[in-house]
Amino acid sequence: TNEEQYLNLLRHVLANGSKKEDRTGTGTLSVFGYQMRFDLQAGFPLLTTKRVPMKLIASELLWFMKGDTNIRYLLQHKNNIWNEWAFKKWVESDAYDGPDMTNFGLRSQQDEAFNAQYQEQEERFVDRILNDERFAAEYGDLGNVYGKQWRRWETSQGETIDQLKNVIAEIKKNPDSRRLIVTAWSPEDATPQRSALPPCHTLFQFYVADNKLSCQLYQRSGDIFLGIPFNIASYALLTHMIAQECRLEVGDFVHTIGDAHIYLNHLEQIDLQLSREQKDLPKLKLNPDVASVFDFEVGDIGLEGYAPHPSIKAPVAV
Ligand code: UFP
Repeated sequence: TNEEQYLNLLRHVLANGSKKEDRTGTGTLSVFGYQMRFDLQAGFPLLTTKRVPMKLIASELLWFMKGDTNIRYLLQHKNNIWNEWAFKKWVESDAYDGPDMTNFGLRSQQDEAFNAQYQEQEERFVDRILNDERFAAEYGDLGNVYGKQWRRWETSQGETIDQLKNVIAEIKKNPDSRRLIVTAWSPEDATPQRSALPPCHTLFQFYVADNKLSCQLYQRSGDIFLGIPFNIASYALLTHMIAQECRLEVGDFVHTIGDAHIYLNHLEQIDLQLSREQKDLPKLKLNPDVASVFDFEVGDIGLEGYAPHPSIKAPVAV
């Protein structure tokens, strides 16, 4: 089944992963190069062995698709998943004059007094982004992240390229093309100065056969417990939306991962998840009246029959 693909990845890395240090200092079990294939006709690939918050996936994807790179839109949709990255830029800026937040990701997990300080600073930050437009413009923007790369790629000639719009036009006009690609990876942008987080979803490609639209993602780095379940659902949703506009059925989502890793502080959570019985996958319900992918709003995206096991909390490595 679709979910089995993911559970097998967990089992594979637990059994075969190498101990590998990483940027965040957490430590991982890791394999290099792994591929999963989800048949989108067989149900929407949202995990049932733990609850995965579809609302957050939908608002994040719509944020990318709008070409927005400012976390303000996400916060207005009660979506906090990119906060740490903007917060990091804020506390490293000259304008920040609160308590020292160096290495806040790891320290907040190890030091309770620090964690209280950190929570307070982050709450204040979020408040200001929501209520102070000028502050939001300056400190809510993550720079060159997906929204920019998909919709407003800057060329050396000073022009911008709308990769997402172009690829959808090309799917309609020339579905047999082998060049249906959107890339987020720019060697110029992959520096800490220019983007908070160099794109994990490096490149994706579409493919049409038998009147079905498939999508393959190359993800350079994947946090298997926390990130990957989101990433699978997000690209599956994108494929459904584009298929609707192009009047195609959905085919497969092929997920190829470079460094596929389990953080060492997620092991207990994974044991719990693997002990659970899978349930039936939900069905995705898109508002059929939306003709262009750029017109979707959160309310146009629904799920039918999602009755998962409870969510499982785990610390995010920043
Ligand atoms: N990560 C994901 N999926 C995402 C995303 C991040 O798994 O969509 F944005 C994880 C992968 C890795 C970390 O654990 O975030 C990024 O760190 P690095 O840049 O060092 O690979």
